[in-house]
Amino acid sequence: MVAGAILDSSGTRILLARRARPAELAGLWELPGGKAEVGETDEEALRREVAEELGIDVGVECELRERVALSDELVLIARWAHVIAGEPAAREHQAVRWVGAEELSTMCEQGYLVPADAVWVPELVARLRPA
Ligand code: 523
Repeated sequence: MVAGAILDSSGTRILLARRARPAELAGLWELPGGKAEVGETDEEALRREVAEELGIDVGVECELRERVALSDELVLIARWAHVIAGEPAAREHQAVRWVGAEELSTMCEQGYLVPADAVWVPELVARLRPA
């Protein structure tokens, strides 16, 4: 599994998407992404997933520090990315939004993020420039 920490052009905000499924995660916000297919690198998987789900083309950079074991077979990683083309739109999510460091921290504290993604918040907040 690969998720994207997608920065806006000013480096002040990150893209979050609100999950529509499954029921236990519906309504919570995540770094968008999905599963790599056989023979696909995580970079290719992330580009394909955000193109399908959000209609944007992204450039993919290095991995964030933390990895999260979702199950025995599934590890969730996140990579920094930036938008090359397109406006993100919620095709498979309930909504998308750009959030700055302060808002991201508050959303995490109040339990609005999918649980796994909370591990990345300190690194995201440290990297985001103040608005
Ligand atoms: N997460 C998660 N955080 C996060 C993502 C993209 C995914 O915790 N940022 C978890 C949520 C699900 C699992 O990873 O338990 C699968 O995510 P999903 O459904 O977005 O991946 P898909 O769409 O590739 O999965 P399938 O529909 O099963 O193919």
